Amino acid sequence: MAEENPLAGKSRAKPKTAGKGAGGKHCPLGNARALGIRQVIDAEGRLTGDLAEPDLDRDALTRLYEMMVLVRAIDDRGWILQRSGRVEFWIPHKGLEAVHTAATVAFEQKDWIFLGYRHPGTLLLRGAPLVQLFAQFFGRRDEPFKGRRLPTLMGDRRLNIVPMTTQVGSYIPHACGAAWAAKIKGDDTRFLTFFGDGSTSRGEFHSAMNFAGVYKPPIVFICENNGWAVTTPTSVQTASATFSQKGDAYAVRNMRVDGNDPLAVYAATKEARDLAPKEGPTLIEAVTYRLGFHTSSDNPDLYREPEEVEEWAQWDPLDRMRKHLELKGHWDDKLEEGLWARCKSDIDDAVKQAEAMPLPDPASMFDDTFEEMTWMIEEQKAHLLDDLESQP
Ligand SMILES: Cc1ncc(C[n+]2csc(CCOP(=O)(O)OP(=O)(O)O)c2C)c(N)n1
Repeated sequence: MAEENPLAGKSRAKPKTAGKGAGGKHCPLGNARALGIRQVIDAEGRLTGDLAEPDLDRDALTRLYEMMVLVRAIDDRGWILQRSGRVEFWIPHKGLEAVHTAATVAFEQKDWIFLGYRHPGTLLLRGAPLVQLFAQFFGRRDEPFKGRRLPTLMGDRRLNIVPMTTQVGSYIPHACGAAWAAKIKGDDTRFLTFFGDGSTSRGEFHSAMNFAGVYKPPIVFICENNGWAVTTPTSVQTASATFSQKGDAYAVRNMRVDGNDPLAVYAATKEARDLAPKEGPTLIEAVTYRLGFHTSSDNPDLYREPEEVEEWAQWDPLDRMRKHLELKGHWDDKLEEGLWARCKSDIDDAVKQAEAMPLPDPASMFDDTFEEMTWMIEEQKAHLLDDLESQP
């Protein structure tokens, strides 16, 4: 008689991912150790004794926290700008401040990062001025993509940051291939890429993992498991118990960390980067939560319960990092107040400057597609110019 398939019918194992039934009713971070979610600090900012406390001094810790707060303040403002019609679209990142900032800090400037679309802190940490980000949000001419991309789909070649392609997960093989090229050339450059839980259902994720397992390029894959891929919860995204374990199938080293604990993300990413030249790739699943809407065109009230958001808000990465700094004697209310005031006024200035910048010439949207323009594109451009002339 055939053996019973443990994944078939009623006996399907209930996934212990960031969803109901794991840890709290909705948030598993309170039960992290049992679920193999590695932590440095708990909800109160105290050391858990699980992962070792990373070697970051007072300056490095406060700079990381300050960046997380600036990233939150950018989201607060971006949302208002979109709702008031000044920015055409917004992809929120509230609650996701820890993963990309801490991972970026764990990498070096010469390394390449293939970015997702909820990661403004990476550009700022690499040295992009705030006004450059707002110029991108406002679609201004003099930002690296000449005002042609959706707000928050950023990158900057000068900073070794490759922008994502809008097809989720499609850039994971590109990142993997670039890392392999560096290995072949004998460069000591390492690679980092971010993608969501939803991207792991794309074939490109599996192609990249398979390639990485075989050729061992120096790359760290960070799967930002934020609970949802638009309306699809992680429990429907996969029947695997975790996203990290998908690395096992491809012999890719993997681990699962608390994505609302910047110190755990830093520790895991730093270790993975250090190991990359000898051991090759690591897949890190960062368990976190999207507190905001998927995008400004979404309404999460239609598919998720408010209690879920409230439970996750108890594990807000900003609160935890702030409490940790307070326990260390590095932070207090006065510094907190000053930081928020500074972030808001820096954003005011960046908004003012960026809005005053010129818009792109509409006809420039046809540039940079082919070295020599095709006749079809020439024709479309001529149509547009005619239209603009007849209906200015
Ligand atoms: C190939 C492809 N399919 C569908 C979409 C529409 N889409 C945009 S974002 C998104 C969800 C992606 O989820 P995830 O990878 O978990 O990232 P998150 O948005 O949650 O950060 C989808 C399905 C897309 N952009 N590309």
